[in-house]
Parts: sequence; structure tokens; C-alpha cells
Amino acid sequence: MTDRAAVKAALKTQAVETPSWAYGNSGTRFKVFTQAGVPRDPWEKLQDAAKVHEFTGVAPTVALHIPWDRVDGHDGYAELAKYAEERGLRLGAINANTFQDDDYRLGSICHPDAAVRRKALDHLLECVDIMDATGSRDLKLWFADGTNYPGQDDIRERQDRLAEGLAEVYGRLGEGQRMLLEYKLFEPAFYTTDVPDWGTAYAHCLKLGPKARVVVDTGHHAPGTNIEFIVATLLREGRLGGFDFNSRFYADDDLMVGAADPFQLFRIMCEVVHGGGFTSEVAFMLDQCHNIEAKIPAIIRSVMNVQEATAKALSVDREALAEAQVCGDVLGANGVLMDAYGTDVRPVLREVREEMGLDPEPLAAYARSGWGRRIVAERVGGRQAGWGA
Ligand code: PSV
Ligand code: MN
Ligand code: MN
Repeated sequence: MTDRAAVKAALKTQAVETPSWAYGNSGTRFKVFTQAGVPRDPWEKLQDAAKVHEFTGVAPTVALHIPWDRVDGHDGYAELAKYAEERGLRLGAINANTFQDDDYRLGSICHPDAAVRRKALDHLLECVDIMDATGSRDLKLWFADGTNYPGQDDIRERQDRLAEGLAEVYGRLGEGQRMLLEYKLFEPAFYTTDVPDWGTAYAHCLKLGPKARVVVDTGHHAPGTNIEFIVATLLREGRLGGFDFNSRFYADDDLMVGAADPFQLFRIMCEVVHGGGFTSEVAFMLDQCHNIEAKIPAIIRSVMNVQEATAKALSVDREALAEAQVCGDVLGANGVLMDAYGTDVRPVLREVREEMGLDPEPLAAYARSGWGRRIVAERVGGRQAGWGA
């Protein structure tokens, strides 16, 4: 039996970080379909994020991407943090960007030319300065570095350059700050990627020290990869820093989390709960693009999808599961897990929201609020998020 009160108490402590770039226009390399009313600057992105938090109650932080969210002036980022605070939010992970400059054709901190490596490192160090100003805990690093053709560059030397660069940035981290290293199988590099998998990321983090953790983007694996196994392993080693949640049918699709494979999301959350990862040590972040659907409702839906998977994972009858496992009762053990997955957790989540003073139906409440209509009327000329911004 699972304790409903304990499940509800845990759900009330959940925090899902939303990405600033999900609020802006985005698309594929074929077309960006612009939407009316999207934010024109980081301040407006925070206004929209505040709505997501207002109606879900569990999205109190917003990740920034630099330079997509660059603000002017000496105290710009401190002001942005204050603006967030005034809306009940905090600024979350600072995502570095060493992939959108002509200089990075052959990579950034793995580039063969020391001058380009220096430029990329200076950007990463600047991101830590920004963290100091915003009070952010996490620096999130994803490198587009890699090669397209066998022989193009020396695989081992690129790893040496990566280790050297990471060590310099690690040394700059302050008290309480962390480095989250994100891996990705391929794209934009198609032959080798310098951080292609959790093993490479983990090996670098181990060498760096305890402030370095691996971040698992759920869209960054080969099809069929058992992501929950990776999650269980990283948790056992104390090196799971967080998630970039999204879902995919084919590659790095960046669709809404829980949309393509809600069962996989449940299995991941089961390992998080079972492995003691349901704490602030593990950052639950979204990394998605809403290319054809309305953005704010899609982000609300995504937060709800994470909540539903979590509620199901918290509902697993752990005692019955352990008993079945120790007896070698294969079907019984699987049945315990499937019972939790098959549970309709929407009623308990409605209760949770009511007890938090929220409307039990976040999407309907958002629609009634009129915010979507208001931003269409007030914001003219919304910008593309990141890519091309
Ligand atoms: C790369 O595909 C990635 O997942 C990284 O997290 C980037 O920072 C993000 O996408 C940008 O959308
Ligand atoms: Mn990501
Ligand atoms: Mn990605």
C-alpha cells in the first residue's frame, strides 16, 4: 500500500524549471512559424514563465541561455533576477552557448586553434560571472564540438583540450555553484561528438571534482537506449545533476516531455524516486521547443506531464515490489510496477493543486485568465528564440 498523504506531500515539493527559449519562436531548419504575442526580450519571457508558475505552482525557476538572454548594463542580470523575484520566480541554470559563432566551425573548447578555445572559455567564465549576479547555482554546458569526417582531427587531443578547458571553468566556480555537463549522441557533428554519452561526461566530471555532475537530456540518446538505467547508475555514483526533459520519436525532436513515450518518463521517474534523486540536488529542467503549438499552454502541459509521471512513480508499492523481486516472482513484480503506471493520478493531482490554493485544472484556468489574448494585443514583433536571435 502507498501512503496517499505522503505522495501528496512529495508532489507539493516538486520543482520543474522552464527554459527561457521555449517561450520564444522556434522551428526546424526548414521554417520558423512565428506566433503572435511571443516575448520580445528576457523580461517578457519571465512574465510568461510567471504565468506557468501561477497556474501549476511547481515551476518557480527559469533557465537562461546566454547570449540569447543577454541584457545590457552593468547590473542587468541582477536586475533581471530582481524582476523574476517580484513575479515569484528565481533564475535557474545558466546555459552557455559556444555553438553559434562563425569561429566555432571546428569546435569551441576542443577547437584545434588555441585562440578559439580562449574565446569559448572566456564566454564560459562570463557565464559564471552571470551566475554570481543572478544567484544561479548551475552552469549548464553543452558542446556542439565534434568532427564530420574520419581523420579530421585527433580524437584524443580533442579530449585533452576538453579536459583542460573544463578544469579552468571548474576552478572558477564559487561556493555552492555546480557545473552540469550535457552529452548528446550526434548533431551538429556527425562522425564524432566530443561529449557523446554519459560515460564520457561522467569520466570528465569524476576528474573535475564533486561540483561537476552529468545532465541527462532525454532526447540525446540512440533509439532504444535504456535511459532509466543511466539514471540509476548516475544516482548511485552521486553524479546526476539534472535532466533536460523533452520527448522524441526519432532524434533530438524537443517535443513536449511525456508526449512521445509517457511510459519511459514513468520508468525514469521510478529510478529517480527509488534512487533518492527526488531532491533539489537533481534539477528537473525542460528543454523543449514549441514549433507549431501554443507555447505557454504547451509548457503548462509539459509540467503536468512531469507531475503525472512523478505521481505514478511515487505510487509504486515498494514493499510489494521488493517482496515479489526477492521471491523471483517475475510477473508479480512487473504487475506491481504496471499497477502504478496504470493508476489515474489526475484526481490526486487535482487535490494537490486545491490544497496549494490553485485551480485544479491549470490549462483551463490559464485559458480563462485571458493572458494569451493580452500578449497578442500588447506585444508586437516577437523574436525568434535563440536560433537566429
Ligand atoms: C542541444 O541539443 C541542447 O539540448 C542543449 O541543451 C542546448 O543548450 C539546447 O539544446 C538549446 O535548445
Ligand atoms: Mn538539452
Ligand atoms: Mn537537445
